[in-house]
Amino acid sequence: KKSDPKKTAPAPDAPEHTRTGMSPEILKAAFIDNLTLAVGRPLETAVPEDWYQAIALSVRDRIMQRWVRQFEKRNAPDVRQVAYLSAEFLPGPHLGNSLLNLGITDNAREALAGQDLDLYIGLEEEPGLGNGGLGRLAACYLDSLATLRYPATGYGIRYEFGIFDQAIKDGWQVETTDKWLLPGNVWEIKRPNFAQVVKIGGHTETFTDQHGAFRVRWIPDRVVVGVPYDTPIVGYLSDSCVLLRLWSAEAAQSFDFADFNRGDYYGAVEEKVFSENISKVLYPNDEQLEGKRLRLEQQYFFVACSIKDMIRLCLRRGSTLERFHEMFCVQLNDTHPAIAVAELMRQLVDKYAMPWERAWDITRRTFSYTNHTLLPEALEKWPLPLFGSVLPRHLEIVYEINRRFLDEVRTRFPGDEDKIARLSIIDESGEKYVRMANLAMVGSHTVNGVAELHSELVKTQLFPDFHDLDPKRFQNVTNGVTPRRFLGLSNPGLTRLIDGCIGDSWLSDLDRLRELEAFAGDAGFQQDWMRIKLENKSRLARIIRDRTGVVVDPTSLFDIQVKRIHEYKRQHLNVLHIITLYQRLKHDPRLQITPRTFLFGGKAAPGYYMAKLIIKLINAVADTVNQDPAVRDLIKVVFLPDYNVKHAQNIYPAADLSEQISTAGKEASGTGNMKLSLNGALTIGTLDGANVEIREEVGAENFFLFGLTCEQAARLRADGYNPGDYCHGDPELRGVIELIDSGLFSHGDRELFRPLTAHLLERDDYLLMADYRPYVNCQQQVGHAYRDCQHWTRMSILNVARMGKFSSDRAVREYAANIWKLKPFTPDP
Ligand code: GL2
Repeated sequence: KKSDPKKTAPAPDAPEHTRTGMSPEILKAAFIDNLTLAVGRPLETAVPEDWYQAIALSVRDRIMQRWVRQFEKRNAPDVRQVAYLSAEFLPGPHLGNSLLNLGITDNAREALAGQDLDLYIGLEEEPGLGNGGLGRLAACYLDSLATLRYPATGYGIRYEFGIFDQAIKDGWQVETTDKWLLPGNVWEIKRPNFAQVVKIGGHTETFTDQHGAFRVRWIPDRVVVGVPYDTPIVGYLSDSCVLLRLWSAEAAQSFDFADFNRGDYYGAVEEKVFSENISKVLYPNDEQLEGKRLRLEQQYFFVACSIKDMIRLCLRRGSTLERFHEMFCVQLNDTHPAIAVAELMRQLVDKYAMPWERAWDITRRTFSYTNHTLLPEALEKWPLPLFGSVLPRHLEIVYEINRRFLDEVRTRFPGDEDKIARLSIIDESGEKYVRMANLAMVGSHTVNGVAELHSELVKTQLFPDFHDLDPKRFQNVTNGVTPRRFLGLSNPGLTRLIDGCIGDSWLSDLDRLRELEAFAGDAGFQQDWMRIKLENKSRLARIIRDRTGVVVDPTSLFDIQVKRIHEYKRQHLNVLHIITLYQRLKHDPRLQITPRTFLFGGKAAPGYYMAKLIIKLINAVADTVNQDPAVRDLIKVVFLPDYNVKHAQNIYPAADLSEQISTAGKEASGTGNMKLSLNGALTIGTLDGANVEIREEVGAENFFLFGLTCEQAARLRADGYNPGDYCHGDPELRGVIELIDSGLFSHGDRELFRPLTAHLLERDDYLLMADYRPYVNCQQQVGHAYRDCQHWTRMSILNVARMGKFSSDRAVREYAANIWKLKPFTPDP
């Protein structure tokens, strides 16, 4: 293949160091050098895993060059940095994306003359250090921060085991540990010299220092060491990198010789095992708090390491801590790192003897907080005794922050004790809790929601009292996704078509996709567009066949719902529609409907019974429907196991229809909705999260809207919602529920799905019964629309053309300008 000079290498006028070392010849030499010197394999016996390592190391070398060259700039005294604190990062495999961002994919292919680069890229295990959207968002933001040349560090936890691997056995989800580090991780660099010691448990003591000042000292039960592992993330066609710094827990002393000499070998390593537990495994709950001691220890562990690391950097750069907030702004990705507020106070007051007021001012100027959910079950709160036993000093600090804060509130709202109780960081309504959202609110200068609707609800429903107190603190930053990974890398066919049409600058300037509008009605362009979609669908069809054995027709409508399994996301509403079609086909053997492939993917939290039952239901319906000759192959249902970033990259490009059907008011934003639309899928969705803005951008006529609005949902609930009425008033819906209850999908077992159907008929917290008929009718419109190929393709093109707003570049620029007050590096002359 001949490489396209425009895309394979930086322009001839690019800075010298971005041009060197990138030609096919030099890359080839680098691959072979690394194969020999780092992997230690002779060319003749190298297996694909060896080649993957050698290529990855060569790519990392080139990223490190950029990282080192930036060193001085990054550490200049006037440079302000953002620290993105997140308990989750879900970057996806690095190799393919790094090649793309360096602009050397084609050169690497050429260097490998005849070998299969894609095979090697496919061998990489992905770091599954997140649950879903929140962790993936953090990764998209790192890509944009690097691309836009902002000085930034992502701080998190190097979980030894990431999100579990999902298999499906007999229709049920089965979890296995994700041993992502087993083959080694060439992207990270261990930095033992920057290790930090973290205290846990114990008690506090007071003392008077040499100046006669009253001070507090924390005597811990135990200490662990946090060792950072750095992964540099390179920007797209830029000479800039950001760092992902993940902390791994190690024992302070991995071997106790005293115990050993006493003959207690196991006792000697106990401490090691205990300490390393902290970064052992990611909690697999998505939007559900897990009130476990270890989880609090994890949160504190990475936050304490990160704050200390920033203090170290601040001091090393010759600054005093008085200027900490000028050197660092810290974004709290949800409340998981909110303990940072108390930790920075502890450092400044206890360790550096700063007066409380001064320390508090610095703290408030440092932090900002992103809220990612309105679900009450996701709002973190820690039982007071637990919190106090893990973090005794922080509890005192939280009390003091709270006392001062509530005194202020009292002067503004005298006598309003209810308001004070709601604003308090301590929940005292029953058993006492520390409310992490309140701590994050009080300790931050800005709080933002992640889509316009969500940000409104944050003000009016979640924190109305805080909003009364200080409305200026509330902002919105609608989420975005990186077009590099989710279009450039995942959908090379469409990328080439767009490049050929409007040039290739759109990957770093997504608004330029607008220029595609002019081609939306062009017959030739439409043909190409449809051809590429069909190719992508055929590829996915092969993957489906290989992984599940189900044969699907690539020309059928690919109707896709991929995301975590959660009742509020309503995968089971989708299933009710499938059963509706099934029932119609059974009743009328000659019925013509648009052939569809329903594809599901997503993990359920291992302890979330209903979500697991929904997976079982999907698979049970799939088994029945896919086998039944009466269906005449008009519908196929597939559950693709182990949905992760890697699989997502194969799925988005093949989607015709994107299911975004959460109950209005429940999905904060969604980001899969953006990735699917960016790949030319049309959305069927409710007015929830970022769907609202997607519809605004692409035009109502190019979006399939149904369902209750958030206000209507609230009113319905307030007026006394009775789901049974909807079911009994709609014979088709009743038939669907009866079919599930009949045992047809469960080998005659009438009880298996009863918890699900009973919940729908009796409580239906997520209003499926109310939204069923509008959804089914809307799906009928989708089916009709799909038959008009030209019109559908036009809508698909317009969806892509109008997705510019949803680039993570736009979102990161907004954070930088409105919240962080951060400037990018200026490019090298
Ligand atoms: C989430 C929201 O549910 C989701 O709507 C949003 O797009 C992402 C990113 O802002 O955050 N909140 C959350 O806890 N998870 C999410 O995906 N896991």
